[in-house]
Amino acid sequence: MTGTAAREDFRAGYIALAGLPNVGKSTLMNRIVGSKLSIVTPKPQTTRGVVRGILTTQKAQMIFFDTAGIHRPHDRLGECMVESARATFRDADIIYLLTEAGEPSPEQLELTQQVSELGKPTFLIINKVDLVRKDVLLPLIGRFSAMMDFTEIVPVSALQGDNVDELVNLSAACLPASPPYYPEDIMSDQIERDFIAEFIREQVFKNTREEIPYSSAVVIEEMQERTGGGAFIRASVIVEKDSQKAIIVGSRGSMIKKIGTDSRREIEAFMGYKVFLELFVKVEKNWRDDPKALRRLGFS
Ligand SMILES: Nc1nc2c(ncn2[C@@H]2O[C@H](COP(=O)(O)OP(=O)(O)OP(=O)(O)O)[C@@H](O)[C@H]2O)c(=O)[nH]1
Ligand SMILES: [Mg+2]
Repeated sequence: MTGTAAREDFRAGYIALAGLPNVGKSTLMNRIVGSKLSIVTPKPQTTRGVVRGILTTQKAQMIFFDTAGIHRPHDRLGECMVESARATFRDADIIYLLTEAGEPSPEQLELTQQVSELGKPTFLIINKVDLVRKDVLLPLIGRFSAMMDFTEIVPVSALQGDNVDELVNLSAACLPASPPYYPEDIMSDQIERDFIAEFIREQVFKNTREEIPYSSAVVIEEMQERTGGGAFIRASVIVEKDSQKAIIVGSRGSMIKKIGTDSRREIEAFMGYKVFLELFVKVEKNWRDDPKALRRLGFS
């Protein structure tokens, strides 16, 4: 640890990213931290658990919590996702309330109301500004400001990086004076195994459709260093029905092979070493509504 820890004006704290599904929470956290920690897909409800990312600058340490999009749950998994997100908001020093640049939906207005009731320093982050004309922003800011007193309102493009440095500076200034919580060179305190499972799940999300991504989970069964370098990883994709298993396996194994190749590439890029990945598909009927299965998979 260098001089930062000793500085008396150093600030540190927790920032929770809150928003409806698909507004760009994970993209924003990855952009801020400068690494793809949290998986991103065009499908809603990509993020399930809380993904933690850490940025340490000269002035501050910001610990970000990327959360699942707030939605009306249809099963126990959805309930766990939304509950863990809401618990994260309650513990945060700052809440980033993300919204897409454009007419707010009734769900967006409802979430804004709920966040205002938490009484925390809240930044309204209007994301995806690259998709709209600048003149939509002013009326939108007026509309949200009438609902609650935001600490800051920051239009950004998480995808292109517009205004993200500004957001980081404003956030650092708003955190409590505190020494850093973590060593300054770490980007997350989560374990490799969790990231690997998520990279595989990302490819299931990207390569399958309809209910399949939502019926799938990933478990790392075994992970070993290999003599001569690299790691051997055995993982299972859990689905709910035999028919889903057939789709994930694909004709003569083509789909599971593609998921394996695509996720291995992501894992290797992240870990920086060679990976031998063996993927299996298992059926666990109704796992999304089974409390024991959910606990074993790290929810609840
Ligand atoms: N054009 C544009 N697209 C964006 C921006 N930020 C995110 N996206 C896209 O929006 C989609 C959803 O992004 P995510 O980061 O997964 O959104 P999320 O809020 O984490 O979604 P959930 O985890 O499902 O709640 C992806 O296709 C992103 O590439 C942005 O600033 N501009
Ligand atoms: Mg996400």
